[in-house]
Amino acid sequence: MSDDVKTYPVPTDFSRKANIGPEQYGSMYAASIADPESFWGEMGQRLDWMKPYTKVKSVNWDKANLSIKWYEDGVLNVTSNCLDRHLKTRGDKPAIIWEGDEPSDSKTFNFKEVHLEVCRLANVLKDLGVKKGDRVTLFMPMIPEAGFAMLACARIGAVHSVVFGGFSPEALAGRITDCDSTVVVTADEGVRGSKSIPLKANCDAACEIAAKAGKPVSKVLCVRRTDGDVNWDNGRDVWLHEAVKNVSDDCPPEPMNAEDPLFILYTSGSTGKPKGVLHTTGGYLVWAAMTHEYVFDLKEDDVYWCTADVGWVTGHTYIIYGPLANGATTVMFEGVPTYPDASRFWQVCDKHKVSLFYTAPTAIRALMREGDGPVKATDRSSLRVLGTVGEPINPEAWEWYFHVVGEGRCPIVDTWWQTETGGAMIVPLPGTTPMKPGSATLPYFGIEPALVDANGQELEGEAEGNLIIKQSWPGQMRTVYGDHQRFIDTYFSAYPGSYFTGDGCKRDADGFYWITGRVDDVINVSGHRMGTAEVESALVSHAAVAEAAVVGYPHNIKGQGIYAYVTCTSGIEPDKALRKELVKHVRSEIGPIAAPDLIHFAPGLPKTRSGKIMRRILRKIAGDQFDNLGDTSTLADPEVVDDLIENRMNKA
Ligand code: 6R9
Repeated sequence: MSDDVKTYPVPTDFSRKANIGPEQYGSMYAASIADPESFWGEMGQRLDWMKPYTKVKSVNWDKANLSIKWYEDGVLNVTSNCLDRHLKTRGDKPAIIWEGDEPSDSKTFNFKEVHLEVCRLANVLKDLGVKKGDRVTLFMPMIPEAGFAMLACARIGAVHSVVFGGFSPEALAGRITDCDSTVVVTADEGVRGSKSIPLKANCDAACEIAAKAGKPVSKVLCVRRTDGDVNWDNGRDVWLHEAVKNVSDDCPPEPMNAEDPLFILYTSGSTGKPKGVLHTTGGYLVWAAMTHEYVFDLKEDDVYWCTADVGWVTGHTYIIYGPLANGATTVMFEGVPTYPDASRFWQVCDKHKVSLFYTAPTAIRALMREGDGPVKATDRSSLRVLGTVGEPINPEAWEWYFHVVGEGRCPIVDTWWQTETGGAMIVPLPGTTPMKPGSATLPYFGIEPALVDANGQELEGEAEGNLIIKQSWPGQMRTVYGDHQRFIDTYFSAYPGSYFTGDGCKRDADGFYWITGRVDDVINVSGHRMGTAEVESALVSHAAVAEAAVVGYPHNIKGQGIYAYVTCTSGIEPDKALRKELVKHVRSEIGPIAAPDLIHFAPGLPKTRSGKIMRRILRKIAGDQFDNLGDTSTLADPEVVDDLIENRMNKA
């Protein structure tokens, strides 16, 4: 890395009071790598176990005998840890502060209240026939009941699968049927930026698709959020506010083995349909709670706000499980950063005295575009730590976040991790790690990253390559639901004995890591993962499309935008109207987050003689970098490329 990269030392004021001070990181990290058994044996004590574990780590990453178990003979319940154990000392402490879409709309639930709501909702689920091990799909807006429903599942040992509320009925149905879930929890409508989202209607449509696929949904539990009009199926649909009248307040926590599943979360891969990433109970919760405490330097009186949606892993680990396991106050926000105006984030920070704030680079860039005024109009003196997640943060956005939002006072924690990893992996600790804008800095305890070249050769010192992880950690995913072979093939086959992240990365002379982005066919749009194959299959499902190839290209706000090359079926004349229609088609097949930003109608796509689309070339043309296309000698039809360049959609 060049010498002109700025390094920001940890503010001394901060490090003096930090949970992990400057001397501690090095020694703790060394211990975590040298003797994981003792290190994690001790860290596991942060949880309450119904039956203590005697074994800590039982892991084999050899792909022929893959087995990953942590705390395997321990028994616990996640909600006992997130709720019950806090009741004595923190019963009246705010657990969830809900901030609605409208600034006038907010509500606080203390630990006692959350406990009560969760027990009742758990009893409602039981009445609907949900049993330990059953999968329950949650299709929810950002309302407290989304958190209650996740915890209610955990209370009774059911496995939740949260599906982001912005997904289409088609996408929701795919996720319902993949894990054979027969109960869905949803709401009448969601509200974001004063617009309503017809969740129940989308859920109804998904149920119809699931039924046609031979996997009918038997019960839909519906939360009343807006009181908007909904269709009702008397045999299937149940209002939560009615069902809850008939249940007891008491629901004992189900004893769960540490390796029993806690949740499934679907995420995009480079090929095929989304994968059901499965996390288990003990190791995940140790990881979620511990990383949350150390990464944010959590103190008892902190008010912590993660702006993610519970539909993504960040919402699971860092809105619900990590903070509540730590007895922390967590803010849940229903709205968007720019409604009613671009000051909203900072107004909410002032209103609830938020001290730890966690958001995504795309939100920071969108707000930066509005100038400093909306930030400076607010106080923000409660802020102590600022976090980012989801994609690499560009140094300009980092500097703005640090200087304007945090006024140079708050360390920035740039947290690199994945749905698969359960929690933060490469990340600065705010009281100890110097910061370099754009670098996720150093590995967290127990994480042994390495860089490898295409042949699997490990690279030493300053280098750039593919990022792998060499040892297991308690929070790692355990399988792809229903397809263990895919788990092995995706993560443990490219570099035998190691976990392959799918990310490219540089390591500088100080040993700091700089994630460069995905090296597979996954694009990162506003911090959300999108498989190019999924968008392509949505496009080719339209009658006018013969062939499609989708790549990412640099986008000022979203990080990456979706660039789609489309070849029409013969006889179809592409025009503006078709372009609009295709965007609409993808929105309805997958959801608005998958909508192509640019559609390039191409008479032909560059292919090798064996018929493989040369995506490397398509990525370069989409990125407006066509003077350096690399080797094109294997192309079957080189003229195609000149035509694509000539008609590229992203001209500078
Ligand atoms: C937590 C989450 C994972 C992918 C990951 C990487 C990118 C996430 C990042 C980052 C650079 C960061 N990513 N955080 N890249 N710096 N701080 O986002 O999970 O949705 O599964 O995405 O996101 O490419 O591989 P997920």
